[in-house]
Amino acid sequence: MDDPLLPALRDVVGTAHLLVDPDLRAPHEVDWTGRFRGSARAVVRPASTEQVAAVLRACAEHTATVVVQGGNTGLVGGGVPRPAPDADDAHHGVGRDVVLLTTRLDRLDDVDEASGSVAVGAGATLAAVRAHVAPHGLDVGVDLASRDSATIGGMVATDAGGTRVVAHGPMHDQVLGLEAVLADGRVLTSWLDAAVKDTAGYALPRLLVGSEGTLAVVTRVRLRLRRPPTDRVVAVLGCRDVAAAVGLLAPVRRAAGTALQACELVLRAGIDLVVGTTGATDPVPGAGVALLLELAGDDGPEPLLARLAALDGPPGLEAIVVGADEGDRRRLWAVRERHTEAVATLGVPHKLDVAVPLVRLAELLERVGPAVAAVAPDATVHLWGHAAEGNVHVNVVGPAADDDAADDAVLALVGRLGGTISAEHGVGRAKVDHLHHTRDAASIAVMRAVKQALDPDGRLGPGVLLADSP
Ligand code: 2HG
Ligand code: ZN
Repeated sequence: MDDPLLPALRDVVGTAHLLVDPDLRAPHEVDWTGRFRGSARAVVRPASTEQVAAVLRACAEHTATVVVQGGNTGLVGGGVPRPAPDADDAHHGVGRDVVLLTTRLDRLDDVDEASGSVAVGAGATLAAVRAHVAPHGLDVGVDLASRDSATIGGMVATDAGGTRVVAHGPMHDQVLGLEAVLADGRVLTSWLDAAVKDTAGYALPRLLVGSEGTLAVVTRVRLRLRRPPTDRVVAVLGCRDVAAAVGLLAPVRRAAGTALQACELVLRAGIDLVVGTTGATDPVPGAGVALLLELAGDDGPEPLLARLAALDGPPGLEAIVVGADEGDRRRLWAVRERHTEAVATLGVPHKLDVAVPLVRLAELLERVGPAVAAVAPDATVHLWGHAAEGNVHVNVVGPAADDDAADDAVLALVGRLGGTISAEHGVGRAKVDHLHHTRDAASIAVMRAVKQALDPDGRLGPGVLLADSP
């Protein structure tokens, strides 16, 4: 323990929760995809807001930078420390960044049924919160495939979206309030239990949602809860091609109305990959593209099925497969949800989560493959996503981890189509050099000014979201 920071951190969290041994640090030094690797100065696991504040004060005193990590299921490297300055030593060397792990901040308060909300620790997993509120007939408005590991704090930090955005909006629509610790250890205390209506000044919680651990460390979150409908049906629509699938979005909205809970898109190559690697069943063999819809309501499945029947007919819609019981619904969802794990079997993917206005969605889907092929002819590209939001997951396998020519080609295309380089995963380290494709110079300057105001010494999330030097 030559580093004087380490005893200071140990005094705060105790020996068991300060990880300095390379083997113990290792799982926290690489992201889920394996593309982003670094080295930590130490990994620290505080158990309370007070401990987070004390950790940050100690880090400030010893000029340490801090990377916040939750379930480590983010896919853009935002929760991973930077490589050690000595590149040769990158694997086992001691890095510059302290990894602040939030997983012990997992307290779940009693559900407040009157306001339809619950306050939870940032380190609680989405699955744990859902299980906690389910006995009250309530649910969280956001759902995603990594629910067993993804933490609420991480989902707030990235403004996660997932598969229910069409019904409930992304994470920023679920956050009623939060508590957070600034880089110097001061705690923002007045927002966690604030009134639902509160116009007293700048809405700081909204600023922190999506800030990716670069402005403050979120420690507690008050989540808005939803009363889930009692009946659900899932339908997979087999479509001839991309144009047919995109052309169905308006009829789907009309037919489903407020019953629409999810509207997802997968392509033939992805379906084949999932079927081949996971053993899932292909619901629409022969279809070039598929839309997965979930409809829900409280009056039994019949009205939902009637809404789906109203859809039959548009050109290019070749098949509709419906699942009403839970087993069938799960089987149909598996083909969509297991894309991430299926792609992981091909190698280390470059992951982009772009979105364009819906009028440009078909064009994006058609142009991404050629755009990648022009700069990385041997790469494999898989596309899928959240159709209702024009949000496409572009996964590119083949280029080396640090070769981002394909990333730049895709993100530049998205910029030209008037879209965003990040719809739900955040900018992280992956897209930090590409922000200009989607944000004008004045906006980036304002972001830097905000960062300067909240974290003047640049201690939190160095190299995440905003490049180190302008
Ligand atoms: C999804 O919607 C997730 O499947 C992950 O956001 C996307 O693995 C990906 O690229
Ligand atoms: Zn997604």
